[in-house]
Amino acid sequence: MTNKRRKFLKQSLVASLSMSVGANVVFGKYLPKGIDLLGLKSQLGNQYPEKSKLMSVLNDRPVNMETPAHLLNDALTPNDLFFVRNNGLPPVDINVENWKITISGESAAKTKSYTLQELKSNFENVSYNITLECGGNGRSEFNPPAKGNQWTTGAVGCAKWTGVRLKDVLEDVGIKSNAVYLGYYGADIHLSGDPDKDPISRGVPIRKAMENESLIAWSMNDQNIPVLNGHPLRLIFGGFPASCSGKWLKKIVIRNKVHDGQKMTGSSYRIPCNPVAAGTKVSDEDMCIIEEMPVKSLITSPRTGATIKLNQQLPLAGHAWTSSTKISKVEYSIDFGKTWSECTVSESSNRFAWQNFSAKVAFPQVGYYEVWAKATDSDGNTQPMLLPGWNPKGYLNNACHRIAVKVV
Ligand SMILES: Nc1nc2c(c(=O)[nH]1)N[C@H]1C(S)=C(S)[C@@H](COP(=O)(O)O)O[C@H]1N2
Ligand SMILES: [Mo]
Repeated sequence: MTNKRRKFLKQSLVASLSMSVGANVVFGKYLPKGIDLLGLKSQLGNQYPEKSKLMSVLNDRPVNMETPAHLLNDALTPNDLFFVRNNGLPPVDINVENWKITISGESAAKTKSYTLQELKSNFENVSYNITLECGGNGRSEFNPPAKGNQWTTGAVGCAKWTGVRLKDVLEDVGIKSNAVYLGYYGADIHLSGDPDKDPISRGVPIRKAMENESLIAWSMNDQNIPVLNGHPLRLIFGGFPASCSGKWLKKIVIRNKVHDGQKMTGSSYRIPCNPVAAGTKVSDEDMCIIEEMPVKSLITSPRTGATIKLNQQLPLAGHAWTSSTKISKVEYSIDFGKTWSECTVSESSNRFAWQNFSAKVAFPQVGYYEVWAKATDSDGNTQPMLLPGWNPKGYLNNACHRIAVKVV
């Protein structure tokens, strides 16, 4: 290629870059090869009108997207920034007026159905701020790597959920004394298109179903739940893997044994009952269902890579959550965990709501630092600094979150 031709190509590339971001890319000719404009990414974004274009899409069939840590800074996660974890294809043509759920199962006193309107008018309406976290959040860190969506830190969010208490509805149906477990079925479609296959059908032990904060919800942050998050009706269980919180809820079964629906067995949402060395093959009978999720925290401000002047204090902020009663302490370290300082932590609005932490961090000299955050809950559980126990599917990574900071 001649130099002239190369120059022409470069110029037309800059022109098309400028077109795509809607402004002249002033130093476009210096853009190194292989680097995309950040502005381009946010302009094109994803194809999901309900979701911010800044979400990071891991997969589009089924749809899976996580929220970059610095976009989770709000006290309550806005609907367009709430992560999406689908196992199948969301239902189309959702008819809210005719939406019904049916409760049945071996341990249900009878089979009973409710329209959405009946749920709203027959039972007390309640709201709770509840954190949902996918059991696989943080999977990308495990080694040997685990198959599945390579979630980094963003398969978590905390929203205000409004609905009815699941226990009020279950009691209205009648629960037999031999009830052990609850299972859900949603209206989503298996990737194969086979109507006889469920993308997922999980559930929780009865004791969890009967907690005050366990909901059948129709509203998220006082708006309709986005279709991708389960509109018009979903289950909400704080403190358990979010996979228990069935979306597009159609049916609940009260079981006289542990629910055996899709993704309740094998290595799905199960971990070795006893710790194993990384890479170990674990037999089915040595795997246990994940119930309570471990204590965890996330730094949401500043964004990793922040630069600060030596004479300034860095405002640090984030959230911490637990399946026990509440977070009692959040600490940060700037010396790779050698020493820790306490953050200010907000009160919990209710169980399973995440709590906000903040601190002003001073640095002793210019250079590269990492800020690590570590939460401790009211049961004294705390986060490991490095990866916790390896497991075949890479669940429950609650290692301390880290950000890089440069002091100049
Ligand atoms: N019907 C149905 N419910 C579902 C799922 C699904 O694919 N179908 N995914 C589950 C999983 S694995 C997670 S982590 C949460 C994610 O909820 P969100 O997409 O609203 O963040 O929904 C759970 N409920
Ligand atoms: Mo999940």
